Amino acid sequence: MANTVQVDTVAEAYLELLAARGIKYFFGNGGTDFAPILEAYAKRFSQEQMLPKPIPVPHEITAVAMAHGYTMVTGKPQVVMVHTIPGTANATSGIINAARSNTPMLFTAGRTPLTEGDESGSRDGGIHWAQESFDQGSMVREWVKWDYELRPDADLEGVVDRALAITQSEPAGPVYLTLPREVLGKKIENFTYSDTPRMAPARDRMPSSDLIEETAKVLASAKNPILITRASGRDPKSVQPLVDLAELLGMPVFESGVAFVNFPQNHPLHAGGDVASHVPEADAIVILESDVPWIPKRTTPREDATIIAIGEDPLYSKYPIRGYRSDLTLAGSPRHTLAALVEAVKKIGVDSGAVKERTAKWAEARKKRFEATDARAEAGKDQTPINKAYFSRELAKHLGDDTILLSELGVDVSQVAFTTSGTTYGIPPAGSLGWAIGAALGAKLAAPEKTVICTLGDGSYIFGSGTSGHIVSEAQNLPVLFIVWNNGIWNAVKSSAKNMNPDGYAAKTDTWALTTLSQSFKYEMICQASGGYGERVEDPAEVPAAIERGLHAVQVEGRQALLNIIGA
Ligand SMILES: Cc1ncc(C[n+]2csc(CCOP(=O)(O)OP(=O)(O)O)c2C)c(N)n1
Repeated sequence: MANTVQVDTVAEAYLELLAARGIKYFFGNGGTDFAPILEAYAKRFSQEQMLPKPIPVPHEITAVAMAHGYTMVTGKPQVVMVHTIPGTANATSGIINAARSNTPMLFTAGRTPLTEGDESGSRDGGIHWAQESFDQGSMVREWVKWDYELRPDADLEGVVDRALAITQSEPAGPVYLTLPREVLGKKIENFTYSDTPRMAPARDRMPSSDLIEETAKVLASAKNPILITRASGRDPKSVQPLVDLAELLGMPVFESGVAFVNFPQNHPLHAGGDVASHVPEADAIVILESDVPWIPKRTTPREDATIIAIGEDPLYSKYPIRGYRSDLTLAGSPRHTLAALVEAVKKIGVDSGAVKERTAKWAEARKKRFEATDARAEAGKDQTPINKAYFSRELAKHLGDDTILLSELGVDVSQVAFTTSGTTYGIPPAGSLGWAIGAALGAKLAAPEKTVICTLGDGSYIFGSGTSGHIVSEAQNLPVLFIVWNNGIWNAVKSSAKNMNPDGYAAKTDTWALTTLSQSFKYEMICQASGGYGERVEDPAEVPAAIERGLHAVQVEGRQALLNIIGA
C-alpha cells in the first residue's frame, strides 16, 4: 500500500522512510552538512512523528562501532551519519572492521554544499570549498559494497531501499550514501512511498545438491576429519547444524579466533584454537567461515587431504591475496549448507565405531586442555602485575546467558567456555583497533536487559576514544563495565618484533622503541569524569572483590564502571 505524508524537505522524507523501514537508531556526528537533518528532526519531534532515534556521538569511531555492535546482536542494520570528508576519514577504520566482519550498515555522510550561488543550502562557510573532494565515495569504496550520492530529484525510496537491500545481501557489509546539503534541504510538499521495501535482500543461498553429495561422500569416508571456523556463529542458527555435523562424524571443531559463539565450547568435540599440529594429520579439512584457518608458514595439510571451504564467500574475494587450497568450494548460507550435509552424510552412512572412537579421543584431549587452562590460571593467582589467565578465570565466574563479553585484546577468552549464542563477540579480523568501546555500547542498546562487559587493552582503549564512549554511556543511560588491561605497552607490537628477530638487538637489549604506553595512567578517572565507578586494581588478591564492585555499579547502581587492571 502507498503512504503519502506531508513533509517540508527531502531530509524529512528521508527520516520518515528510514523509520518506516525499521531503522531504530541514527548515530550522528555532525557538521554544517547536517542543517536540513537537524531542522527535520526538530519539526518531527514537535509533531511527534515517527523517527529513528538520534544518538549524538562525539567521535566517529564510536558512532560506527555502536552501529556495528547493535547489528552484531540484533542482525538489523542501522544508520550512521558523519560530516563530509573529515567525518568519513575518522570513521573509515570502523568501516573496515564492519566490512571484514560482514556487518550491514547504512553509512552516510553529508557532502559539502555543491553550489556557490543563492540556492537554499548553498555554500556559506569557509570550509565549504576545501572540504570538497572530487570523488568522496572513493575514500571508502574499497570497504563498502555500493556507494552513491543522492542526486537532486532522485527516487529517494528507490535509493534507500536499494542501499538497505544491498547492505543485507550476503555476504553482507556496509554501503555508503552521500547526501549533499542542497538536496537534503530541497523543499517538497508530499512524499509517497510504499509500505513494504521495494527490494528484498539476497540471502539463504545454497550450493547445488551435486556438490553437497560429493562433499558428504568425502566427509562420510574420512578417517580423520577436522573443521576450523572463526565466524560461522554470526548466524546463531548455524550453531545447531554444526553440532549435528560434528557429532555425526566425530569431527572436532577448532576456532581460529572467537568472533562469535560458533559452537558450544563445553561440547566434547570443541577442540580449542590450536589447530597447527592437527592440520598435517587430517584427511578432510572443513574451513567454515574462517579467513585464516591456519598460518601457512607454520603448518601444511597433507597432499592427499581434501580441503572443503564453506561460507558466504568462501574464497574471500575481497582479500587481495589468500592462497589456501579449496578442493570443494561451497558458497552459500552456512546454516543451510551444514544442514544439507548432515542429511546427505546420514543417507550415505558412517562407520559408527570409528565415530565413537574419534569422539572419545577428542573428548579426552579437551579434558586435558581444560585442566592445563585451569592450571595456568592457578599458577598465576598470586602474581604481580596481575596474571591474565587468573583474572580471566575470576571474571568467567560471573559470565552466563545474561551477560555479553566483548574482547579487543582484553581478557584470555580461553579461560571461558561460552555456550550460548550472543554471549561473546571478538575483535573483527581486520583488527582496526578502537572497536570494543562503541560495540559494547551498541550491544547494550540492543540488549538492555543484559550485563555488557567490554574488555580491552590499554592501547585499544585509547584507539576507541574512551572519552567519547563514556559520554555516550552516561547520556544514553548505557551502563557497561569496561575492563582495561593496562600492561603499559603495545604488547602485540613488541611480540611481533620479537618473533621476527628473536636474536636481534631489540630482544638482546630488551629495547622496544615505539611501543610504550603508561602503566601509571589513571584510566579509571576518565570514567569517573562521566559519573561512572572507577578503580585501579594492582593487588591480585583484590581481583574477585574488584570485579564484584564493578558489576555492582552497572547492575545495581545503573552506572558505567571501569576497572584499570595493572596486568602483565
Ligand atoms: C588503528 C590501529 N592502529 C595500530 C594498530 C597496530 N597494532 C596492533 S596491536 C597494537 C597494540 C594494541 O595495544 P593493546 O590494546 O594495549 O594490547 P596489547 O598489544 O598490549 O595486548 C597495535 C598498535 C592497529 N591494529 N590498529
